[in-house]
Amino acid sequence: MKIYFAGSIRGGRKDAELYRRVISALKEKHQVLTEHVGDLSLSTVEDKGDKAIYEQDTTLLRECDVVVAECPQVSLGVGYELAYAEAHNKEVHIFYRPKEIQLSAMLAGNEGFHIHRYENAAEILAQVREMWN
Ligand code: 6K6
Repeated sequence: MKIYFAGSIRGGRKDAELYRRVISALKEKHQVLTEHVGDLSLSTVEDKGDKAIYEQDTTLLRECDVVVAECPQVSLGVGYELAYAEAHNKEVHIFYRPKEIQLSAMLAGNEGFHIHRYENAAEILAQVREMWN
């Protein structure tokens, strides 16, 4: 399966290491199209420019089989990607920590999205492996 992993970038990078670990778990059996989201060395002001990033990511979203979003922080980009995925009839899975954030009603209230709650890294990694491995 081709998986599009979405996670906050300009919205904040505090969970980038967790993204890297989730991407690595997904890669055990699948292709992850957006490994850069878990790349801790990349700058949030990217040289290649915003237009190129938009073109690349929307192309990958159209190409993927499933979208997996980790939502520890509010990110306009991730919200946009989820709406774009829905408009292109993609299967969408959203992971978040209810003890730390209140998920937007525009995501939590969308019955077309699969919403998963977790508390810590071990829990999300186990959920991801159980679902896709
Ligand atoms: C920096 C760190 C990793 O990659 C970069 C370069 N910038 C981006 N490269 C690729 N995709 C991006 C970049 N900035 C945002 N995105 C897309 O928007 C990703 O697919 C994320 O899921 C989402 C994050 O949006 P913001 O609003 O938090 O930036």
